[in-house]
Amino acid sequence: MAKTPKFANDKVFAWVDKWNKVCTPDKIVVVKGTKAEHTAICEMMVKKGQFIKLNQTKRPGCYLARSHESDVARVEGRTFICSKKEIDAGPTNHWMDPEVMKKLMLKSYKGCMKGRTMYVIPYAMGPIGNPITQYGIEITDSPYVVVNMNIMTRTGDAVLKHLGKDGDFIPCIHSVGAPLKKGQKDVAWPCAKKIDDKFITQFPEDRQIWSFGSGYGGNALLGKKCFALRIASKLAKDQGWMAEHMLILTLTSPQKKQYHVTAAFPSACGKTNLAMMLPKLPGWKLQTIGDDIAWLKPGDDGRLYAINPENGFFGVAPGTSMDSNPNALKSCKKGTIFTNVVLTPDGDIWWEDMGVKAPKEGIDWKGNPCYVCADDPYRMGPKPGMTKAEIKASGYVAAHKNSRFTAPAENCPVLDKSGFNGLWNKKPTGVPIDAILFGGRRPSTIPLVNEAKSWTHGVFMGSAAGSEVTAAVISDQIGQVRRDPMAMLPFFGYNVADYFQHWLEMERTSADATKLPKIYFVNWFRKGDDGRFMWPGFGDNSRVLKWICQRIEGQVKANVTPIGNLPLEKDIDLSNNVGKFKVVPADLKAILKVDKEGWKKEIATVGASYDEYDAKASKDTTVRSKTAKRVPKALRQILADVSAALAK
Ligand code: GTP
Ligand code: SPV
Ligand code: MN
Repeated sequence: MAKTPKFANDKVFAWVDKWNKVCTPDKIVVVKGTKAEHTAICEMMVKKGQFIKLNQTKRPGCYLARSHESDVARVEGRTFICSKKEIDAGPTNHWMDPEVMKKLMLKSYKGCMKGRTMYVIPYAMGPIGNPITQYGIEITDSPYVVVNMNIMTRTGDAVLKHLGKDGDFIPCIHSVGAPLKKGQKDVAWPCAKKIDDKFITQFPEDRQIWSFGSGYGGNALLGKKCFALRIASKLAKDQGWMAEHMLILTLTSPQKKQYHVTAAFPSACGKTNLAMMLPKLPGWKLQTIGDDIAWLKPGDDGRLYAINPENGFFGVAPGTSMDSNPNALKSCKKGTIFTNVVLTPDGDIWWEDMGVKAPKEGIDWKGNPCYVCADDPYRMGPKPGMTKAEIKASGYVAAHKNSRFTAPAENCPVLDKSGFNGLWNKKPTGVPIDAILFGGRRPSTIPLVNEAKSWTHGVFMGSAAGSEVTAAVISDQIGQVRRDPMAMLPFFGYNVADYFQHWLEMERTSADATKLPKIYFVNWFRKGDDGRFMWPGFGDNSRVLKWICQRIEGQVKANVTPIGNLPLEKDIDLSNNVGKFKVVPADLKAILKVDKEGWKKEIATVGASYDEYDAKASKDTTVRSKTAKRVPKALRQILADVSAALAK
């Protein structure tokens, strides 16, 4: 057994010592967070065949990893919120008694790091020292996790120093669940291959995270969804702030007025793209603060102040191109880890819809050869000479649909450095938010943009959000619309009804509720009968952001409808409507209309989701009150009001 290293902080020592005894690694390494250490781990992985070093002239400091086929995305079916009481996890989460779960998982952890190195990663969620920042210690046996955490969070000595002798942190344990026997050769992507052997477990009362069996993304980089959303949402509820699945951006108008906007869209529904978007509208400037997670705290002035707790982008690769998101591509130029994309013969990377011609031959995400398509130079197939139609029919993609890049935020050419460092007027607080957007992938019914009539109406809009399931999760329901309130369905750390109530409380407890952000619902994904997108999206979304700013300033009137305030068609600025994808005026007209029949069905579906949430509380014998753990009355009231207005 390895000797537990010394730590100035007793709680850190106790956490590491406990898991050293359970997991029995060969060796323990405390991550220092230096560049040299990062490079040395990457190079060690290259030697072991777990990383491919990319062409260092084209992509300095960049590597490629290929995961096991069972380990390509988050596993919602194996994700648990283990509160003491089942009702506190609520109707949207998988639950198990925390003591039962711990016993069960301890069996898996026993000896799980044999033949491996245990890494101890001290990390910060947020700029070190910022009052909103929180800290974590992740123990892991995955060097892939270490180097990804180095990019996604602030890691190393500085964190331990900040924690001092008795600073608090969220204790996290992670193992890929693949111990090595003496002399056994490691594989390229160790993990527990059976889905049922994987566990992603949050203990909200102990504030601990236990993850086992997966090495991929949000399952394994525990600072991200497990901490910054699931555990943090519970902390936020208890302490009066918010942890949300939101991007944060800074928008500057031609008149040089700055706005800060957050947006909650479900996984793979456009956060990274909006966060780094190049506005098509002349004179408007957009800068990035965060692309996935926002922590919002109410200020003394009644405004909500946001920070991005992360330090990098774990972005969806396919679809990222110089046309759609040049700033994301530029962020991947150096120091980036690519997972499950195509390797080209010159040691570069490629993916579908990168806007770059495919190489004649490459290696696909499974490590098999792939070949340029016979009649489309922008596609690849599993055999030479295949046509576009044949490839499409086979369902083959050369880069996995949830292949990702892990890129340092500092690479982003449009990073708002001051906002990213959590500064507002040079004080470490976060930036004040002017507008909150909700959204999702909705081929029908939901208009391009819809303004809430009040905070409560905005909370209703968020609670009613739905979206097509994407490849960001391992699921047999990809493409089907599911309810995804506030884009948080997979990330609630507690009961969804309490979460809705918490949103409503933000208005009641605000020092000045008139200063709260205005709330909007957007949909970039409306489709025509022929399956084409009716809105060009990406840079054209700046047209919608401009309308939102004008509404904030009271500069334009709106079409007041039963579902909310929609733009008048003339108020969507169509200047510079040029290029490959354009706004088609007839389509714009259609996506600014209220589809009354569609909305009646929509409202019924939302009502059904509320009923489903309430049913759990009704069945739970520990819930004595008739209103506790139920969807708040104020939201039911809006549902009834909208429904009545639509019936007129
Ligand atoms: P997570 O990292 O999983 O939370 O995803 P995300 O919300 O950051 O999604 P991302 O921005 O990576 O977008 C995912 C997919 O949506 C990509 O394939 C994009 O090309 C596509 N997409 C993003 N924005 C738009 C848009 O405005 N219109 C259309 N049609 N597609 C978009
Ligand atoms: C998401 O699925 O929302 C992601 C990717 O951002 S992961 O980190 O894997 O959760
Ligand atoms: Mn996400």
